[in-house]
Formats: sequence, C-alpha cells, structure tokens
Amino acid sequence: MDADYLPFHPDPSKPGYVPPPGAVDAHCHVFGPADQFPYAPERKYTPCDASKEKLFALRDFLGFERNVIVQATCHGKDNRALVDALKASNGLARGVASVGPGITEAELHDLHEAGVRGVRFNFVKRLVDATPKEVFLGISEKIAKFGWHIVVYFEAQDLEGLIPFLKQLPTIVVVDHMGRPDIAKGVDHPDFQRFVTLMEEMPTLWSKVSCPERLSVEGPPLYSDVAPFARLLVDRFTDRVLWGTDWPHPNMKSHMPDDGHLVDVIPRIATDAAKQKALLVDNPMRLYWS
Ligand code: 0GY
Repeated sequence: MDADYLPFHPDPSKPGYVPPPGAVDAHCHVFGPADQFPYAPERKYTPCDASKEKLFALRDFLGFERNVIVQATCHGKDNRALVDALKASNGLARGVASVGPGITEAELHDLHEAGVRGVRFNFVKRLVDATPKEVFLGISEKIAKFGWHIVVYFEAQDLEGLIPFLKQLPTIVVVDHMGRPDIAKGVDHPDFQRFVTLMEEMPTLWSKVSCPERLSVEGPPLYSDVAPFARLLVDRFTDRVLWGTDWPHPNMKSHMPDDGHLVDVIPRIATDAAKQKALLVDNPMRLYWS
C-alpha cells in the first residue's frame, strides 16, 4: 500500500436511511487480495486489499441487496479479482470490466457468463495513460454485440473535448460521479450545465450521482454542497441515474468517508420514495439484471 494511501473506514455507522428492498450499490470495487490477485504493473497507485467478503458484509450492513463491481485501474485489464467476486456473489453482483483491443469474442463470452455487463473507459490522467479514441471505439463495437454498456470516467474540464466521442458510442454510456463537477462553481455554472445539456441531447447517457466525498468542499458528514448537483440530475433524468458507495474509496486524500453517512445522503438527492426506487432498484436492475 502507498505510504499516503487511506484505508477504508474500519467501522462505518449504521445509516438512518433504509434503502428500499432490492437496492443496488452500483459503484464499488474489490482490490486483491494482492497475494492472490496481484496489482497491475502499470498501476498509478497501490491500495490496501479490499476483499469481496468485506464488500458483501458492507452491502448487508448498509441495507443493500446487490453490487455492481467496477474494475479499478490498480488491477489494469486483469479482471480476475472482479470475476472471482462475481462468481462468489450468488448472482447478487454484476461487473464492469476493463479490456484491451485484443479481447476476443470467447473472452467476452466468459466475462459475460461471470456477470460482466459493461466496460469502463478511463480518461482521468492521474489514473491511466491515455488510450487512443479509435481503440475505445473498436472495443465499443465488440461489446455492443453482447448488449453491454460503457462506463466513462473523466473530469469536468475534459467533457467539452469528449462530447463528439461520447456521441459516437453505440451503447448506453454511464458517466461516473456526474462528470466530476467543480462544486465550488455552483449548479448554474456553464461547466455543469454543459453536462446537463448533454444528458438532454443524448437519451443513451446515464449518470452516477455518486461520490459526494470526492467532490465536496464542505466535507462530511452531510456533504450538503454536492446535493443540489445530484438532486438536479435525479429530478430531471429519474430513469437514467445510478447510485454507489464507491467503497473502498481509492485515492481519497482529504478524509475517509463513513459509508453510513454516504447512505444518509440518498434521501436528500432522491427526495421521495418513487425517485429512491428508480435510483436504487429499477434503474440498476434494468441495466444489469434484465
Ligand atoms: C473511483 C475513483 C477513483 C479511482 C478509480 O479505477 C480507479 O482506480 O476509479 C479515483 O481515484 O478517483 O471511482 O473509484
């Protein structure tokens, strides 16, 4: 583990908010264990191990029933830890993998059998070396045949340049963490409004309304400054939003969130039972289990 790496919260609080039956944590990771599933040589950080057993225990403790496990960059394109967790989940987890241009149909088939339903394209420079857009487009054609979707992770300043590429993608496209808006600029700033406009223009674009802990200036426990951004997306695009804990919260530097506090943010961004059911049950079930 890197010297400045913060491990996940050892003892999160029980949230006051009780998620609806069948709720899905649609963004989380497993790391290692490194002695079984070594971290990728090309990784930009080395985390603490975060096992599938710990993830499934947290799921139960927080009141969720299912997980969507997203391949993290510290494992590169080696999806073995992800597949191992999916296979151990009794069908209660689906996955988003990271693959290269040489991936074969047989390999995609095996990933599908294990529960993978999407690939992740990462544009965050501190996490990965750049991949040419043509490579991503080639992968997108291959995975579209499996009915999968694409998860994209980028930072707000990169959105404008990415718009033509996003519009070319042949599948549903899910944006991580609302495109990482600069919260200090406010909801009405052209940067966030550009993302809202893109959601309006692209019916295939979805957003995770996740990660207040990464975006907040105010900080825990309420992360109130992030709520208006997430609430706007939930209100306006109720059937195209997902929520996740982001456990085990890689690369958090300011603090390590208490996962119970993150769950307690949900009723402040999805303000009635119908919106909460869409966000936590109906949308992820449609995307990952139908
Ligand atoms: C997240 C965010 C981060 C890391 C990764 O794949 C990753 O390494 O996604 C980050 O550092 O912002 O969603 O887990």
